[in-house]
Formats: sequence, structure tokens, C-alpha cells
Amino acid sequence: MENSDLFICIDHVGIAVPDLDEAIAYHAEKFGWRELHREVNEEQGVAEAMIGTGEQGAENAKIQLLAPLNEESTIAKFIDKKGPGLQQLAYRVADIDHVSEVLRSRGVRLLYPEPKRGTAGSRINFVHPKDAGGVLLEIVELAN
Ligand code: MC0
Repeated sequence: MENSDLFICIDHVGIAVPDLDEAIAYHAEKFGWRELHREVNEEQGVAEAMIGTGEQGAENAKIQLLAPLNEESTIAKFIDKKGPGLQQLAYRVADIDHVSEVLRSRGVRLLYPEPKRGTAGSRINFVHPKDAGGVLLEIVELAN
């Protein structure tokens, strides 16, 4: 990784699903993915699970299943508008404060003034899809 690189790799892609248990079972039965991690994030309005092989190592990209906790959830709104499907692409960063500063200096708008709590104690922020070619872009600094 060069000093000027902002992003390390794709951390995960997020798929909006109506029901988390059903989605985990489907991806396990049809595609062989296993549940690696599951949690509820009240602030984000989601029940989520990371799925993968378990042997791929922490450094590899994962698939995140995102189910709405209630009707106000951004995931509920997304499913209402577009149906289930790819909701976000998450880039891993080493230092989210530094990356946020660089992005803002380039005129890229972040949704939150300060990072919020993401999966497993990570720190996250988002670039609005209007500033990222129609893709909701998450930036994520993993917890140590
Ligand atoms: C909305 N749009 C999207 C989109 N959501 N485009 C691509 N991907 C998405 N996910 C587009 C709409 O089609 C619309 O375009 C325009 O953006 C405004 O949409 P809206 O329906 O009016 O929705 P807003 O503006 O109320 O909300 C969109 C926004 C929201 C991105 C601000 O979803 C948000 O705050 N997202 C960040 C938080 C989040 O997604 N949390 C759940 C994952 P047109 O052309 O029709 O104007 S939590 C998570 O990911 C955590 C657990 C983690 O990974 O650690």
C-alpha cells in the first residue's frame, strides 16, 4: 500500500434483505456461505450478519446481509423503493479521520459529521450515492 492510497480494499458488500434468518439460510443452502458474525445495530436500524467461508481470513472481503429493524430503517426504505438487493459497497481504511478529511477536502460529502459505530466496533461513515456514481459507499475502519 502506498502512502497516498486512501483505501485498503473492499471490506464488504451489503445486501438488503427482508428477513435475516431466511437470508442466512438461503445463502447457506444455495451458496454454501456460513454465518461468521451477527449483531443488531439499533442506531443504524439493522439486524446484520457477515457471511463467508470462515477460512478466508479477516483480510478478505465479506458479504453483509442487512435486514430492517423497523419501518423507519434505511434498509426498509431501500427495499420499499428498489426491492432486496445490493445496498452498499464498503471500502476499508486504516484511519477514518484522515480519510474523511481528505475526502472532504476533495468536495466529497460524508453523511455524518463524525464516524458512527459499525459492525463489531468498527468506525464507519458513508458517501452519499449522489457523490459516488450512484453507489452508497461506506468507509470502515476496523476495530483493533
Ligand atoms: C438511496 N439511494 C441509493 C441508495 N439509497 N442509491 C444507491 N444505493 C443506495 N443504497 C438513492 C435513491 O435512489 C435516490 O435517488 C436518492 O439516493 C435519495 O434516496 P431516498 O430514498 O430519498 O433516501 P434518503 O435520502 O432518505 O436516504 C439515502 C441515504 C440513507 C443514503 C442518505 O440510506 C442513509 O443514510 N444511508 C446510510 C446508512 C445506512 O445505509 N445504514 C444501513 C446499513 P433519486 O435519483 O431517486 O433521487 S448499516 C451498516 O452498513 C453498518 C452496520 C456497517 O456496515 O457497519
